Amino acid sequence: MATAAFTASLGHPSEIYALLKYKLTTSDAVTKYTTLESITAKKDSPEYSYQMCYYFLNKTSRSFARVIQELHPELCHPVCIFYLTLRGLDTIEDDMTLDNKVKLPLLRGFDKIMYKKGWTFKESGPNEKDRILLVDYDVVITEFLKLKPKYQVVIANIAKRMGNGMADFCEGKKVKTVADYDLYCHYVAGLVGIGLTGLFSESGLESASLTESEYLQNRMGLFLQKVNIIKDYLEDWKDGRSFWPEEIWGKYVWENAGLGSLSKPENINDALACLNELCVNVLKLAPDCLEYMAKLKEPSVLHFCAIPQVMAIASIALFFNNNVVFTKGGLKIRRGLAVKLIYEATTFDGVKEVFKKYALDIARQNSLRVGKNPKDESFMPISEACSDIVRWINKHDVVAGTNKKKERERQEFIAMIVMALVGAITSFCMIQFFKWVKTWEA
Ligand code: D9A
Repeated sequence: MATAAFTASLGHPSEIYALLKYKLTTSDAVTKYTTLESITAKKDSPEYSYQMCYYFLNKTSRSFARVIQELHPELCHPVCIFYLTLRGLDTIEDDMTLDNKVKLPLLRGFDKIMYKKGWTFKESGPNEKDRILLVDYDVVITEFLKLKPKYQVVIANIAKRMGNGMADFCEGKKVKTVADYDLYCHYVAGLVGIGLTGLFSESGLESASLTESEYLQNRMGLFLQKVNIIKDYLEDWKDGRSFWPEEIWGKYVWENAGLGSLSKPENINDALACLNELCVNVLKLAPDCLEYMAKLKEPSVLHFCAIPQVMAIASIALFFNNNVVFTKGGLKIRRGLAVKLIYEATTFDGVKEVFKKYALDIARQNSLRVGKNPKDESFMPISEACSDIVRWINKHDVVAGTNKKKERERQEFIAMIVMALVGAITSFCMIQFFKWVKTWEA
């Protein structure tokens, strides 16, 4: 694994450096309980459910699990339990072996299940990746019930809205229009952004103003989910699932040839034109995500929110006009690049730099391929979306710069006052001293 990452980044020294730094500096102390053997607590002891929750967290997503465990201590456990609750819902929604008679009541009643001590579910399909989480789901409920009620309310409320939304789409609602597309992404990802923001502000680490409108919080989720949906086109199609909105792909396939026809080599121009239009649709969300992250105050929360966002914008630059989405699928940015982005996402200035770099990169790719594909009308929309990102950052830099300048001037002004004061006091003391010496001599 590691060697593959190094070889892939051989031509990128900054990525090699990031990989080395990551390997040498990040200790395993952060991610405890990564193996069943590391669970020391006895099954009936209060620590057992706590340790099992982190075992499941590390099992379901290694890299992201670390970022959750680096969150401020007040937020780490509520976010861990929220993450596992979402994984539980996801595992039921994704399970194509479950009949709707079983699936729908589970999804619509998942917020109630969170309060059912000892509840577990053993009927997941054998190939469901996180079925073991549901088999031992009682440990998640035990830890959920230990959380402060203010966090329980946020998590249960999101479980209710997401469970019902997922059930609507499992009952047959299709992703036909772009509005359906936004609604589906709202249910499975927008509500995650809304839930996390609720936890952030309930913790007192972020201002309540963050939760005023759900608009920006929702866009944080839509941005990540739409990038995943573009990436997973082929894999989803093979599993008999499709989340691309027909209102868009319908323009690029022959009468009832179906979304699958885009993966046929002879339709590559239509496929790329469709892909690029979906890239426009997701790039338009970027300024709102930057707006959301600009409001964050707690560094560990900014880092937690920024990492998936910078991975997403880097992924769009990789997917844009890339036929591998239709031929092989499973496109991923290099591990070395991912680690480098983790370091660049520690400050908001770093996040802006990354978004600016990829917006310019996509605009450059766009200009190099202009007019090559007769089916593709996304040239202008792409350049507009990229310039909107760069314009937001420049405006924010100016504002930030002005604020920084104002801040600097304020500090300079205070420093000047202090110096003047010190000067006055010193000269006063000097004068007193000389007067005293004079009296002494007299
Ligand atoms: C997130 Cl609690 C997710 N999803 C992600 C991961 O980031 C978001 C699932 C549960 C939680 C959080 C996320 C992170 C920070 C702030 C957020 C946010 O909002 C303010 O969600 C909107 O992808 C899943 C959804 C997109 C459905 C929400 C990042 C993550 N990355 C994976 C890589 C991958 O490709 O899945 O899980 C990983 O690093 O393993």
